[in-house]
Amino acid sequence: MGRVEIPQELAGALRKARRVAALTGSGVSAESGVPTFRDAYEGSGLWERFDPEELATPEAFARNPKLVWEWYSWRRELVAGAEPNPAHRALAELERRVPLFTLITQNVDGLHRRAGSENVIELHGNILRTVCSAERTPQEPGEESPPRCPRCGAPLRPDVVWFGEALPPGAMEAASEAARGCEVFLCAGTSGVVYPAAGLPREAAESGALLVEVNPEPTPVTPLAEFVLRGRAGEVLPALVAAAFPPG
Ligand code: BV8
Repeated sequence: MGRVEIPQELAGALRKARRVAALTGSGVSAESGVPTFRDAYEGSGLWERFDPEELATPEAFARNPKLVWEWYSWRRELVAGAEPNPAHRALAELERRVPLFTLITQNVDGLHRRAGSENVIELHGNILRTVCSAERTPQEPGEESPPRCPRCGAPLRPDVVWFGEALPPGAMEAASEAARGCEVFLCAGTSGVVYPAAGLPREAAESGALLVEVNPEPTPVTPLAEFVLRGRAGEVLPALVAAAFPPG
């Protein structure tokens, strides 16, 4: 892909902004080799025939905790073997350059923090953390599948938010506050269909933020965006940060 063109007006707005917020989805981890949430896990063989939206539910876990546990174990292995990519690193650099930066992520892979981002709101939890499904206390999984809580015997589960489950207390409040208070809102690598996260770009735009979308494909966010940067986050985000904050 050739050089990414960043509109001067956008680079200037980012350079001058005091408060910036970003919402990321699984598309920013795609170039780390972590499959996006809705793409079939092509090449994964076993998991290709399952619909992630079916498995990421309390009902699936209640019906078949072993299957759901093993799906997450397989994804956890993928994530543990993945490295942050230039998209994650560009957002960590942006946090160092902007006075007030909030990173709101739907991703559960922990790659933003591994890239150096600090002010991160994990709206949907973190796949690398395991909790008791009854007490929600952090637990270290044993070898059995699914592992059981040493205290109460309930199956352990990943510390992620499943469909139909509430988001972590305070997460959406903090994310909404950042969306309403920022001058520039970046929306990168998300299909913009999962609520309540998907409501944040509109909330930012309606509060007067300059809304920017980074995605190779159009999404429901596209019509709301002032700037649409059609491309991969691993190329676009470093170009955007370099245009706003020229190195050297
Ligand atoms: C809740 C954790 C209430 C688990 C996830 C009908 C209408 C509206 C809403 C609903 C409805 N029916 C039900 C709902 C609510 C539901 C929802 O929104 N459903 C959707 C599907 C319609 N939401 C919920 O259930 C939420 N909870 O509402 O609770 C409540 C309140 C109080 C008390 C009790 C209950 C919980 C939602 C959280 C679900 N958990 N993940 C896990 O990971 O296993 S969501 C899951 O989707 C992932 O977290 C993922 O991050 C998220 C969003 O997906 P994306 O990140 O956008 O990924 P996707 O694959 O879709 O898209 C990738 C994008 O990247 C694409 O656009 C692609 O073009 C782009 N891309 C690809 N490569 C690149 C790229 N972009 C840039 N660079 C690249 N290289």
